[in-house]
Amino acid sequence: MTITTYQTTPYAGQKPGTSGLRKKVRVFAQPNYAENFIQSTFDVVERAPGSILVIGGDGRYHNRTVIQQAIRMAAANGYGQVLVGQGGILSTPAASNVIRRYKASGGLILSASHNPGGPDEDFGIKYNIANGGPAPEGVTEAIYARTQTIDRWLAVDAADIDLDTCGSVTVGDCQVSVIDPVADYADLMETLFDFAAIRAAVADGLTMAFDAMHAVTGPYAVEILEKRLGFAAGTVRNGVPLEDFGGHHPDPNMVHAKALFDTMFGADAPDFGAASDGDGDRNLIVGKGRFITPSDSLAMLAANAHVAPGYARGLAGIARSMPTSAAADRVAAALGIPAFETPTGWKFFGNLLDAGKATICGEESAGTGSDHVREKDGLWAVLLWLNILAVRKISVDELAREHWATYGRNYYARHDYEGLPTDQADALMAGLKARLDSLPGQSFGALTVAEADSFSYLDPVDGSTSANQGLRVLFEGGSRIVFRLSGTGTEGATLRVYLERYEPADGYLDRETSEMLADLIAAADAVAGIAAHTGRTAPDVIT
Ligand code: VG1
Ligand code: CO
Repeated sequence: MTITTYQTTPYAGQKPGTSGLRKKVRVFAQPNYAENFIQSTFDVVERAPGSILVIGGDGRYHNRTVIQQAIRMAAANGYGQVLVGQGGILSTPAASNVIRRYKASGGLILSASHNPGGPDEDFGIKYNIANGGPAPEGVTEAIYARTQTIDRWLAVDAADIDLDTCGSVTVGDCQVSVIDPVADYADLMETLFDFAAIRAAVADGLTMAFDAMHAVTGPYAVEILEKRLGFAAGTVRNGVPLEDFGGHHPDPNMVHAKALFDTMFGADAPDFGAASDGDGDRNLIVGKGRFITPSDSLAMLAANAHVAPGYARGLAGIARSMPTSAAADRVAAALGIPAFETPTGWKFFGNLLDAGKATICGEESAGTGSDHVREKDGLWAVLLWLNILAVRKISVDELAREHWATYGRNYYARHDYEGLPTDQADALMAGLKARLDSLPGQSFGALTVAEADSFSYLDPVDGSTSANQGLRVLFEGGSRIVFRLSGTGTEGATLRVYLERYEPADGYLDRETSEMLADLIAAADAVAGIAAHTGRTAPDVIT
């Protein structure tokens, strides 16, 4: 095996954000850019000589180029085996499963998730550790530190491999196996859910529409929903992964999955609608004429999970990210199990899952998952919903109403202000942070501030602290506004404003969300000076 050492110099800004390093393709395509980041990762992560590395991505533009180079680099860096998904494809949850199942030391997931793809759009690299989950902050900080001093990267001299044919080849001294990206994942789903009950419901007339948004979940959804569960051919829409996602944002929300919404609110709506994102870790759940917010979905799934075989023994605990609504906390209280509140990003759930403290986790950004892998999992959420609907013989709308009548309803929305100049966004956050101590007691319309703080998380498992995870303004009566800046964007800054209002079980349970949140929306601007700082009077995206 011939290993070549390539001289390089550091690039500034290779700092992983909420979910890995995300940049424009043209940034990643610069000489040595991806190589520097991958070599820095190999230089600092825990791995024994000869260990296994998993590589896969969401199929976006530039995926294959980086995979071929990563294989040559893994071989030169002493990995004994590389497992790569056929066609370079592995959904994020499937990659997490492969890492766990084959006891790999880690994996490279090539994705920019819900961000658009193509030569002028986004790319990303994320490293996952041996438990299958995103590298925790300690590791991402070590990778970043290494990118600032790196002076060489290593690769064996070898040609590209055939990524489209399953089987094994040798690259340097490393065995590279191209594996079926779907089979192991679909098998895992069969162990968790009552496929027979879902099949029976389908035979009985249950219908659904799944929008794969030309992203990675297409092949998974066709195999599981159409082939194994018997939903009609065509249930999976936009099921062929495309390098540019057909020119769309593969982001399953009311804006980018509008076609699915139109179907579900139209005359001939099927019983159940769902979509997933670029890399298959997010989910959108919409019933006939009834949208379920991700925060509510987490709570509803947790309350009903015991009907699925994989969760029949009950849940150890429920974890949610801080900006996610407190709906799940009420379910945890009713079940007599702990509720955990973590910073945004799935990497913070890993320790709780490994320690057996939480079984189900979720984020308001359409991420839900469990201890079956260490990533959020879009199709998992879809299947748990289907399992519950099939066993309980109930519609999405009925289930939602029943839930609210039991626990009350957390009206919820997120307002995103995208593409802000970074200095404006920073000034807004700094200004608000400086005023936090003066807010308690102040009134904004009918709302009076009870508490205000900058969220800091103490990990109960490893004792690490993560500070500055979002600014919280809590009002008397349980309403809340959270402000934070996105850590996944590739251009400018995105301000996220999270709005939540609780209505008790005997309150108004079926009002329009925008109406119920109107006073909070006004308060958000008054508290933070959004218009004054940014000149924006309305958000770009409401989810
Ligand atoms: C967003 C979401 C966060 C999610 C992250 C990665 O992060 O808010 O909840 O974990 O994306 O999701 P941010 O920092 O932009 O708010 V994905 O589907 O990109 O892996
Ligand atoms: Co994603």
